Amino acid sequence: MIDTTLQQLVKEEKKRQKEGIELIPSENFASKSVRSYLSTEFVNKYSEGYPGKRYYGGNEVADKVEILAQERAKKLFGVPFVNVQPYSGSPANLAVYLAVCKPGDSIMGQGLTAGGHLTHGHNVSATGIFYVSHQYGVDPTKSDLFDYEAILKLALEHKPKLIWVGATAHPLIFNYKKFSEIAKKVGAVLAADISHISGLIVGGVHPSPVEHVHIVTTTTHKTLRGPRGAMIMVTKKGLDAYPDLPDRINKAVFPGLQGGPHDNQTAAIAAALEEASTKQFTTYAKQIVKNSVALADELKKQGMTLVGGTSQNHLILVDLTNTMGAGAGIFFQRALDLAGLTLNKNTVPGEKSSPFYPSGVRLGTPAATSRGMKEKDMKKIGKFMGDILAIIKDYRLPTGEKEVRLKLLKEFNAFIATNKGIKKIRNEVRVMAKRFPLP
Ligand code: DSN
Repeated sequence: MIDTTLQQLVKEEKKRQKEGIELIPSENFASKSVRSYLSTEFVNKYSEGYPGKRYYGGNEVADKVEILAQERAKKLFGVPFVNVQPYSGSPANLAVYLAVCKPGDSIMGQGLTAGGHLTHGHNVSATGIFYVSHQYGVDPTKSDLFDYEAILKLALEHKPKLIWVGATAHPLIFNYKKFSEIAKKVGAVLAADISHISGLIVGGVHPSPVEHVHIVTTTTHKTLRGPRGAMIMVTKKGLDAYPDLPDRINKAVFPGLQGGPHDNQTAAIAAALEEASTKQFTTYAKQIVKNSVALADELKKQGMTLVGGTSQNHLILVDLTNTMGAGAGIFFQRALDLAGLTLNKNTVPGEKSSPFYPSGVRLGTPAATSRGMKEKDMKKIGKFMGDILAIIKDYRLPTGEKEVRLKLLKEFNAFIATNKGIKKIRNEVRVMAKRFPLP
């Protein structure tokens, strides 16, 4: 049966991806080969359990696939244990809590508005509901944004069972050693969430946490350029300190949180891990960072304020508080979207507005780099962004009544929809994007 409705939607999404430039730092383009494994016969199989210990029959081939993914991950990241079954990053992180903590235990993670992830203990997440979460922030006066003395003080006060290091909106390199010293002082399990940067780590352009932490989690679809999915690893340090950790993690993933693993996803993860072990991938990872630095430099030239002052990885966080006021992220995101430049509004350290109306935008270079864009293309994107900011710069988000805010946003939508400058940039972005085929 040909589902014309669905086929049309796929066509539309392909066109959107092709004619725009993807700057959301957590998105990427998986290779055709990786995507092909998602639609193999493994879609049809149920495999609750682990290789050699399944609940259903017919798993002899699925076992080989899962073992292949495990072996490739262990080699690539240099760890003795991995679970490749988590459906995605949030369930992977929740499995870590289930393996390490009891409900009500104290945990610590980087706050959401400071760049951390919901699953690092935010109060709307299960991780902040079932566990007592104490969040640390960032300090813009510190060279790497972290006030380690303040984090240690918080840890000494609350004695967390689990500490997270890692983020979704952090433009600088992490000093895992410093976090490990804090975790050691309070006897906490230290987990690094490297979802955003795992491709940079295996590509050798960001330090690895493996030597310093007990557990590492990562999604597989961001800089690692695999299918959607996630992995939980136990390091040698983790195994030495807690020999039963692999078993606890396996039990937390299944049967603790999940049912059957998605074998097609596991196959695609195995394929992505093989790609990530090549020289070409190392070159790719290097180019992501070069592009991010080039884009950050251009955005600064265009008068934008960057959290951390630069980018040392794949990601840039623009703080609009001093240029367009608190809550301005929505204006910039919408105007850029209309021009074919996709990024996301994002909270900034010291956020004066809210996560729904944050004061910044977050962007990054993994996807554009996968299409073959280089530094000079980043300069062009930065210039487009500067021109668009100049067009919308007088808008301010009204505080107070919701109706007033919605009315203003409606007016803004009408303004950007008819603005000639934005239309012109949209055409230029389309022409530029078409020069770089989708992988
Ligand atoms: N949605 C992911 C990101 O954009 O960073 C995190 O879950």
